[in-house]
Amino acid sequence: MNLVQRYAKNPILTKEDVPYAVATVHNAAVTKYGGKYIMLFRSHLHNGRSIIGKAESEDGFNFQVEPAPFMTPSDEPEFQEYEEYGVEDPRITFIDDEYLITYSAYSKNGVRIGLAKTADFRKIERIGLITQADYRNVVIFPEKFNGLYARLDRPHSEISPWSIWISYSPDLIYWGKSKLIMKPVQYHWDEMKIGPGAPPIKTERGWLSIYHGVFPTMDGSVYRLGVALHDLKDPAKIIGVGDDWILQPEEVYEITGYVHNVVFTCGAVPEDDGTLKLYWGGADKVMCAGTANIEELVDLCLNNSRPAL
Ligand code: BMA
Repeated sequence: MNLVQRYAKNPILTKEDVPYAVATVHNAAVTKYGGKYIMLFRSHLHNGRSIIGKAESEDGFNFQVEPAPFMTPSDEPEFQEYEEYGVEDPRITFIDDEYLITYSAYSKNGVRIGLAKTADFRKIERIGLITQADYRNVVIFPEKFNGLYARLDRPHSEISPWSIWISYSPDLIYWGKSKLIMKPVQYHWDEMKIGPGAPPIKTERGWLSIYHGVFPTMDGSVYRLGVALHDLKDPAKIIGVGDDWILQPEEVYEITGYVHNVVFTCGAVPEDDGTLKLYWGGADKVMCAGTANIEELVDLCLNNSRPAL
């Protein structure tokens, strides 16, 4: 049974829909703002570096792209040196009446995570670079825990397989109390590396986290999506991780593109009727959407589990 139903008219956004020159449209964050869906998507420019564009939609599937890019590498002194090679893979979290945007900042010094905020998706203010090198995939929870912000992230290490960690912060600038909470499983679809995907979604039975897992093959790596459920009060505690993937590259636009065999998510929108709109980049080239039943994803975490560690 397919837990994620692909939207019939995928891909929902491609470079042809963008009014400035880009090679790709992928790995987008999506949220609701002012009754509309806002999408912040990554695009490779023709020099191979990435910027972030913005699109809006009434229904979550048909998006209109703004005439100019939304975020390009900063020229503010604090950020310039660390964003020189581009900004990538945004995620959006709504908390304290503001939208927080995390993104990967690439430079000769490695990849760090930048944090910016906006109240209206017009004016954007950078808050800080909230990791050292080399980190990617930072997703911030939409609620605080004992007065602290919480985030999932994925540091790179030569010693340990690339795994999911949690950290906390009183002010979004200083992060600590870091702890490894989930690892890849050997000879399993996520055995090579895992990373947080969409910011966690609150359900009655726990925080649902949609993550990506990578499997190495003779034909390169395959990126798939899976689910994990975190305790509502203590997000460092993982109650269950679904043993099976929920989405893998199967359609032409997922199998072939800029990087083949990739489905990669940076955002999902829960709806009042218990469904989820899931968004993913297909083969690092186009944006795709699908729907899932939130309770079925939670069931997978609880009834067909593999160990988190
Ligand atoms: C990861 C990141 C993602 C990308 C994925 C597949 O390492 O670079 O942005 O979607 O690889 O190429």
